[in-house]
Amino acid sequence: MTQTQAPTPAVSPAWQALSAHRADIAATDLRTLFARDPQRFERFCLHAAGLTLDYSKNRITKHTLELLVALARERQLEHARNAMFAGARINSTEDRAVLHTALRNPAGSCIEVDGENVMPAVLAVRQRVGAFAEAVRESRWTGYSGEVVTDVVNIGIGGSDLGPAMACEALAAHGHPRLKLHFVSNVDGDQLARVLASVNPARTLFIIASKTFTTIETMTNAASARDWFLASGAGEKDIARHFVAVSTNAARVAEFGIAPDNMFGFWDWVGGRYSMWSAVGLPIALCVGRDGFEAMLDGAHEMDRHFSEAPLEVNMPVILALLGVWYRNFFDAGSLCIAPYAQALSRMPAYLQQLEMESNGKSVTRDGQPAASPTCPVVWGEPGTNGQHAFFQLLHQGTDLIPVDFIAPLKASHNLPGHHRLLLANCIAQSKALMIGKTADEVRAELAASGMNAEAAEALVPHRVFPGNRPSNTLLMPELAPRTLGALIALYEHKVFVQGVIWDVNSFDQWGVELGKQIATRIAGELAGAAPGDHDASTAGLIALARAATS
Ligand code: G6Q
Repeated sequence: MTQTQAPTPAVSPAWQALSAHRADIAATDLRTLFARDPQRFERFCLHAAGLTLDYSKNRITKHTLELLVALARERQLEHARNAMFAGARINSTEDRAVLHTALRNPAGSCIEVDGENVMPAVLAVRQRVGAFAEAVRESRWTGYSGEVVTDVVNIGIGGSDLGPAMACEALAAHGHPRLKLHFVSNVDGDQLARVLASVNPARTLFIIASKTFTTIETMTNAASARDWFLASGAGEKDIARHFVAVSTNAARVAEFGIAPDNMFGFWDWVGGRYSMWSAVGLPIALCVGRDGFEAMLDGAHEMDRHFSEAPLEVNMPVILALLGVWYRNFFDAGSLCIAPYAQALSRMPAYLQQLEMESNGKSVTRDGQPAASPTCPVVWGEPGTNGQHAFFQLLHQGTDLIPVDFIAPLKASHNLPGHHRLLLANCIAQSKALMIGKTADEVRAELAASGMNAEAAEALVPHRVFPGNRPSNTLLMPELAPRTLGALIALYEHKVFVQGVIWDVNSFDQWGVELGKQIATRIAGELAGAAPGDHDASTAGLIALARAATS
């Protein structure tokens, strides 16, 4: 049976069975499920590539999982997964293979695209990235005046920014002591201006990261950075020591004035948001070194192997994805909260927002029909414990069901005593509180014990009740290190892939970002003096105000 013959989700037998089963689950709460089964933690816990996933605090039974896995089989997940790993052109609207997994393959493997093994080119770029990173780190690569590099400014946006920015922040404790990494993405010059004000041109290396080398934000920032560099007294010939490019577009890179020797390439089968494993990861290699970067690739590769080899029932990305489908499609959960209990993972929610929402935020199926069921939820979050003092109120007592992914390293990346225990205690406490809640009787007993009179207590009871029964996953890793970070990111990449297969959407295009870009280009012309176009009254009014302010 081929992928296209899979029954449409939402009317398929597995979907119908899940719909019927949902009523049974709705009648049982998590407290009861835990009370009934002392083995529930062991039963619903997975270990892979150094990560532990506790998914026992979900509104599931063994039977729920059987039905969810049956849905995955019905959607021919294994077939789709194998096609991706083998280099099939599964990104059908762009007619491209999807091979970010090849970027973390070890030497000796063979992956063919159009009959050509891509691995020699992958390994050659990996080698150049590692060698360049080491030269900068070891001060063999210097600026034009012989000074060592102290600051690296990555100019890129979206997929050419979020992955490296997230990873460099996550791995800062493993970073080079001399090198400071900066990330500039926004066309708002405020961001670039602040970075430029803090660095010395003779000691700064700019990485211009753009797959297409045409993205307006990146090209605008890159041109301003080059002007700033030249205005500092450096000459055109000095650009070669201070500007490198990461791109698939050699011609545009040359046009910008960056020599081929300073360009690190990648390929059209690497999607932007899946590109941190390619030369786009150069800032990561500069931060943690060649070995660190390769350890991150190894961690991701270990997760790839788990995803491609483990039976669906014990396959971590598959389980994570199916739980997401369970809440999105059968409990109408419109959002997913990512709560990393690690300040170093502060960019992780933003990274996952792009990974999940740009990949699966679609409403047509692969063959262009309206999607049969809701697809990607809104993904959002903040690190704990900060979130607890902000939005967790709504998670505990709001009207919506919002599943949470808690993510925590078991060991600290600093040596301040006491902090990490408190951090972990809070992480564990939150998932327990969401799950267990607090009943009216428990509130009454608590208030009585505090000495409050019965009448006053009764008025407070409804406010202090926690419904509980709110689901979460907890993902633990031994420590936040390159290898575990690689595994963690690959886990979510594959989760997104699985959900795309279930929802029957193309997870690898992003046409939704095009329309705004086209209109912005037109309006930018009008703000610069071109005759106003034919606009609705709101747009015309806003353009008039912006023109008056910027002319
Ligand atoms: C990611 C998207 C998008 C892309 C940026 C930057 O999957 O395609 O976020 O990465 O628009 O594109 P360039 O790398 O081409 O500048």
